[in-house]
Amino acid sequence: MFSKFRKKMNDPAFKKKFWIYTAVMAIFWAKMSIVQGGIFTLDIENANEAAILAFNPISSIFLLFGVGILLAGRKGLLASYILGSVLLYVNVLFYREYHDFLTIPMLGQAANLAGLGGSITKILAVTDIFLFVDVFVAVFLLFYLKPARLQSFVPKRKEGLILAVIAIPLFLVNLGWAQTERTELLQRAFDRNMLVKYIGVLNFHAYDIVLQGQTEAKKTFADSNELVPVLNYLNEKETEPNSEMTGVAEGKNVILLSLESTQTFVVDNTLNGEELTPYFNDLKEEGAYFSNFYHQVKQGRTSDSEFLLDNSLYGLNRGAAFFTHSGNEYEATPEVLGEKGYTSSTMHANDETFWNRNVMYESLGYDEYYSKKDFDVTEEKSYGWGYLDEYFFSDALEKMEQMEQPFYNKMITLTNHHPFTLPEDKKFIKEGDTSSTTLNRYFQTIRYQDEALKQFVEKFKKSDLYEDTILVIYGDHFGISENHQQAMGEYLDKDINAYEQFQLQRVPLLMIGEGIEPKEHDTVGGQIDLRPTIMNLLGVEDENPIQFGQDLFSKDRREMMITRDGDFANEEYVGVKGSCFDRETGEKVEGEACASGFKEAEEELALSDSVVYGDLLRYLDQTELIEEKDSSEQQE
Ligand code: GP9
Ligand code: MN
Repeated sequence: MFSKFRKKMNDPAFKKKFWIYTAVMAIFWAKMSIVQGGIFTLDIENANEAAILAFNPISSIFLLFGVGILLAGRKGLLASYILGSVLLYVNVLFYREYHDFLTIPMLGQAANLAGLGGSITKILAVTDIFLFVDVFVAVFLLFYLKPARLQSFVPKRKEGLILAVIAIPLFLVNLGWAQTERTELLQRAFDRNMLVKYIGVLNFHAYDIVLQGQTEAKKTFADSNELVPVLNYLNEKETEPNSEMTGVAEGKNVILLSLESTQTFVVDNTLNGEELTPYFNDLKEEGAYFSNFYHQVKQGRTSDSEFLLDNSLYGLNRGAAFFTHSGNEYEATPEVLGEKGYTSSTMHANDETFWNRNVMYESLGYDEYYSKKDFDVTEEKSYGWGYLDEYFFSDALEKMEQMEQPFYNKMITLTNHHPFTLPEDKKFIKEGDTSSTTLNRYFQTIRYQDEALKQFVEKFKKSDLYEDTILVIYGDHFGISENHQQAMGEYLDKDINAYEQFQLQRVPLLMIGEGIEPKEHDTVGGQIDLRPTIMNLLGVEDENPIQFGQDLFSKDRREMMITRDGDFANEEYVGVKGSCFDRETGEKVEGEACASGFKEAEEELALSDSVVYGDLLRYLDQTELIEEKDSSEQQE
């Protein structure tokens, strides 16, 4: 083969073509390397990883251009170049906003991008134009200058095929090399940043297409037997809820208050001597406050937190279950409470279709959804993402006062959302002075949200609702992403390593109501635990056995919180990206200590995924039969 190639290189026409291919690919490689190495922050830890990062674009470039040429010759090459460039840039924008990579299910959520509104201008940079200089030059050369040399450059389809085929061994080399750093890379593909570090962003997209195919097949081929391992696992892990708390809020209304992008680090913290959340700091003395409570969301963000809350199932690793699995059968909190005479509703002053809520809320069994159109939204009362929290709260309280009781109502705030902007007269404290303007503004929107919360809770306390209601306040997810680690370190005055970054994923949780003793709890828990905790307080027998959470007040809790990345915190340790830390001191400990935790996390996530991907709750009425069959088989 090589001698044939050498012979061909003696032909000047072939030689020219060869060098043009090489130049085109090298330029694209350089661009991709700039994006991967300079714009994404992929935590390159050693020279081997840096070399892998430099190597991994190559196979994808062969595949991309090979397929382009195979399909449409020279035009196909140009089309591949443009397509590849646009794809890279879309990833750049997405990464700046979410510190994550696009997946196919996310593309189906293009409607959400419209909601990015103010955020989009914040993620564009003037220098981005340089990422397209090569495209402009290519188009200019081909369509205006049309030099004879280039006109005689006619790629053959067969050459495209050869390039595409060469991509395969190149990718295998890449994968084998990557596995020297991380074994079973593709099997343990929880962390997209890691995946891109090792196989490159374009190969990641190819892999994502494969995953998509597998996902669709899962539902088609699923059957009720797949519930057996899930039920076995859950039976084995089952813990008793705290019986002293059972029914303390029987028959009461539940108000859930989801605080946008609110992290625990703001609680009891100050900026220039001023408290960031003065009202919440006092309020938390009146109820059960959980200081080691984590969000567990991924690409579905707020919607994932809602999914966790109402199902006690994990959200998905790719995309948002609110979009991809809104057609599933669920037996969620609103439905279960509905059977006990509750009315259920959810309130959020954004477009009703955002996160596909209008569809998903129906599947979850909500009776009523109050979206933007149901609030008294005017331009004067809106800013940034929309209706300011203080007005949202006051409209919401009015609505709740009219509701049939008992009710279960979820309220979702909006103002404290990236890019964290406020009208001048709502800025109650000065901006921060860290190196991140995002974090600097975040302090102000947090402070604003606290003021709005104060107005709401004080009015609520005076209302007739107060005595008959439990109030559950929690943060939906982080607001300050890993992109701002340095600034976060400046503010907290410590180095933000993997452990600290993990601990920053804590969000506040506060429950207030008669029968709930004011106390700070340090149990390790997450959003997955909300449903069983609330159901126990209400004294409701929740017959859906497919839930992964446990009562947060339980005395024999399995102290464990699993993130969607397969990381975890338990009583003693925090396991992050393969490393292990003492949970309380943050000291690094030998990896073995976390091995069982990682294994448990992986197993639990896979089981929860099997339920969602297989739409297994449609077989819920067969669970008793399955359990009987399983125990009789075990006896045999
Ligand atoms: C929008 C709100 C915020 O409706 O839920 O979206 P997020 O980006 O936080 O998921
Ligand atoms: Mn949110």
